[in-house]
Amino acid sequence: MDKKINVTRPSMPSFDEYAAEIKSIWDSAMLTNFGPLEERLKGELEKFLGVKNLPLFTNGHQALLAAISVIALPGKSKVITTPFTFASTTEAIAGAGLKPVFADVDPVTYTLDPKKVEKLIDDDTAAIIPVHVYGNVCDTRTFEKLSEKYRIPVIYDAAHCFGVRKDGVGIGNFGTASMFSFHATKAFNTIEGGAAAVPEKYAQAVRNFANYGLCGGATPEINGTNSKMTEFQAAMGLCNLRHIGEVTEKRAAICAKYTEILTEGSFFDAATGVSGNGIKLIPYQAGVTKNYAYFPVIFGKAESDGSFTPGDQERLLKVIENLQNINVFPRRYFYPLISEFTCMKKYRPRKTPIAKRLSDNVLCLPLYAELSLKDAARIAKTVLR
Ligand code: T4K
Repeated sequence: MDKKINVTRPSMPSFDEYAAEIKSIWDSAMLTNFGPLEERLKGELEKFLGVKNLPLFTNGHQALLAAISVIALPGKSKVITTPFTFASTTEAIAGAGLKPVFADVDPVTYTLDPKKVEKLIDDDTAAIIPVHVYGNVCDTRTFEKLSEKYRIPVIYDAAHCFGVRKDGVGIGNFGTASMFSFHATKAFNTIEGGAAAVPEKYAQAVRNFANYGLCGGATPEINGTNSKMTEFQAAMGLCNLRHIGEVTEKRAAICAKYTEILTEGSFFDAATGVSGNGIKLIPYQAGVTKNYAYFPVIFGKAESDGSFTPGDQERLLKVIENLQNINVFPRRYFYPLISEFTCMKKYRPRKTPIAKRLSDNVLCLPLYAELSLKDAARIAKTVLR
């Protein structure tokens, strides 16, 4: 292919549409500190995501840090989480002065396994942070039961789950709180940006956290930082939100094309994503609407009982090479496993074999609205070659 195809490319409005949106900033002279565009975007996103309180932030990482800092149980030191995620999840835990404790993931959805989490809960557990990885929704029902049984907050990292609904309910309504990322590389972007969906009782504190903890008065009641969303970010969000339906449809069509070609000539179990072509794709989840944020392919072997054993790095590396030869640059999200980072060694992470196998064998194919179906077909054929 002549042009370089990266794993993603941000969706953007036309220049004129953005210029029209930012024009008011020259009248208001409000650039940041909860300006009118930020307020408007907050309201529109609350409606779109079906949540009541959605403080906005300069990025998703800061939104997660704020949620943990305000909601995690005081006086406790550990947070149980997944190692199969982006560095941000664990960095936010560490940033809040807490210790990440890793539990393994479910082999079908790749999300944190609540049964493994329960075994790790003790008197020092401050919170549980599962991640809806790639838009696959966690076992929210079991996490809710754990949360009630042990009186521990569950804060979801929903960075990959913008617009996803489960049984008609916006994903931000599950658990005690949920963080969204609006980074340039996400299904919806505000350039950089993020938000925390929180219940009423935490809403003001989480919003104040973004402004040094200032609560309207001069003396902060809580410690905080500066992580407010600017008016230019909000303007991008307002524009992009207008086009989200059309962008999601295009992403869905690309995923359908990838799936069609990658599973050709062999069996495909949509419920698990397992194909006889030695790959596993995103599983179908009953009642869950997808946002087509990522297209991960796991390389390995389909077993006769319908399960899948990840494990074909040789093929994965060959696929990367073949794709790079045609100017296509997929990404190994998430490799290596977070628990293998040098900076995590001090937490003495336990072994998580399922997450490890996934991480070693996963490749995310390019996915963005402007990717043509012709290019998607060629990429998929190259993966199968
Ligand atoms: N939790 C989870 C589970 C997450 O995945 C993330 C972020 C977070 C929390 C934290 O949310 P934020 O604080 O970021 O809001 C990217 C993103 O920086 C990061 O937001 C994202 N997850 C992560 C999965 O991926 P990189 O290092 O892969 O990005 P980069 O710069 O290599 O970009 C990937 C490709 O996208 C490039 O090949 C080119 C293209 N690109 C990128 C940017 C930034 C563009 O075409 N335009 C752009 O502006 O981390």
